[in-house]
Amino acid sequence: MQTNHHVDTIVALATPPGSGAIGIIRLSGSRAIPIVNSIFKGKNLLLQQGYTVHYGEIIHESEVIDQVLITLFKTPKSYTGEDMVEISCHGSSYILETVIQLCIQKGAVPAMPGEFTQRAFLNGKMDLTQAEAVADLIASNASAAHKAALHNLKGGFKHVLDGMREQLIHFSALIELELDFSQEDVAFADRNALMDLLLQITQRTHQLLQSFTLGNVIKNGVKVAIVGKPNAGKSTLLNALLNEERAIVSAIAGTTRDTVEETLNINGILFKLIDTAGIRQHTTDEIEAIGIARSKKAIEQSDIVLFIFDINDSINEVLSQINQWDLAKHQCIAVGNKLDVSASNIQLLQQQFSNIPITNRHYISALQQDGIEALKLSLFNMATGDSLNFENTIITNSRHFAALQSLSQALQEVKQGIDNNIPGDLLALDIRRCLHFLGIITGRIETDRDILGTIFGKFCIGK
Ligand SMILES: Nc1nc2c(ncn2[C@@H]2O[C@H](COP(=O)(O)OP(=O)(O)OP(=O)(O)O)[C@@H](O)[C@H]2O)c(=O)[nH]1
Ligand SMILES: [Mg+2]
Repeated sequence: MQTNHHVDTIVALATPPGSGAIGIIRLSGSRAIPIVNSIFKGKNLLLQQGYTVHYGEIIHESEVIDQVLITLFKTPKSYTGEDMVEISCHGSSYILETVIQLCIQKGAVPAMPGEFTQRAFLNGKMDLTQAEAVADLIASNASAAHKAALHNLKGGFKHVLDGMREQLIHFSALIELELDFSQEDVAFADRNALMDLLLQITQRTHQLLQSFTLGNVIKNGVKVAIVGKPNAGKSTLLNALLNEERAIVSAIAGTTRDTVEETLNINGILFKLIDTAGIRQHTTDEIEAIGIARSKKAIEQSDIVLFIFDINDSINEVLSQINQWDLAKHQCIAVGNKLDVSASNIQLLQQQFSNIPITNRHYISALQQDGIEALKLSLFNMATGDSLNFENTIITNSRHFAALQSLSQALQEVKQGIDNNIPGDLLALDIRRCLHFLGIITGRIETDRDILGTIFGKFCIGK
């Protein structure tokens, strides 16, 4: 990111490229309104208030390019905090490109990815956690990711961090006061009270760190491998979960040759279901063997394994499959299938298969779609650990996670310092290190331009 870019007026298309009913071009910077005014035929925009909309034409050398609506925002009451203009055009690529070029001719520069939001951050309209939440909100494709991003955009995480910061500053103020009176040998900072405060902040940090597992689930989804011997009903189960005929089902063992991947949304969390080729120990079929190798890889790479077995098979047969694929070491749900053609009821089956070393067990009929909703709920609970609460901050960003880990380490050092009765000035230094790591997350400390470039470079242009 160029350092002088901040002072220029930037322009970019804010809506997706290509044709559409409407395309919106955005400008931000001190010259945004004069630049648009110079290509606009209608009211004099220089004389208009902020938060107003004006109808008119964009003209170039007396030729009308488009009929448009102009929305004005005046500093500081805009997204970036600067003067901003949005030009709503008809959504033709030709019109949009022409209008952008005209703005550039009149002195605007093309915006870098995320530059509008970066300006909002630099102008104090939001902290870094909120700016990053904007990118997460745009990228969210299911309700959980959307809710987590919105929570942070509204300042949920910022609020928690500001609270921790205030506590640490209070702590450090007490220590520094003590330093001012060091000659008199008074202790303003009651060491027990300090320790209590420290434990509170440490606990909060650990809660945030722990939420990252859930954050990953929300942001990246959950990989679920459906495995089992040929003909157990894996593809039928995939279809039942998706409620569509996605994978080929047949009575011929070895029907699924390659892995089939589909996405399933359960209560706002995305599950990436991977139907695999049935694994059997000895196969002479070369293509089936490749499929089986992929199945083994799918198990290794999955977050949850759905192990599907035929309840008409013996317990020994089922146990040998579990051992063969080492399923006990994975997060696994055992699914006994073909309930419709069994003489047993669920109680009897529970007894029959009680030795299975997988605690989470379901008995279903994939063919008749019986037991599918309960299975979905188990998948959801296993993935979220029953702890999905959007009132709490959930860490979804690895940059935040890394900084919180450093904070946790730094808090530990302060604690050791108090335990070892180190002098107040050294303690104050350690506390400052904690504040530093908090500042890294919020961007309150002078943030390295390269880091800002990496964060905002992931945005789309126009945001
Ligand atoms: N009766 C009954 N038959 C089922 C059930 N689930 C699957 N089947 C049948 O079992 C056969 C095999 O089903 P698939 O879904 O192709 O089995 P698969 O595990 O994907 O098999 P491969 O791809 O060969 O590894 C088909 O004839 C299905 O109709 C069930 O719940 N009840
Ligand atoms: Mg199959």
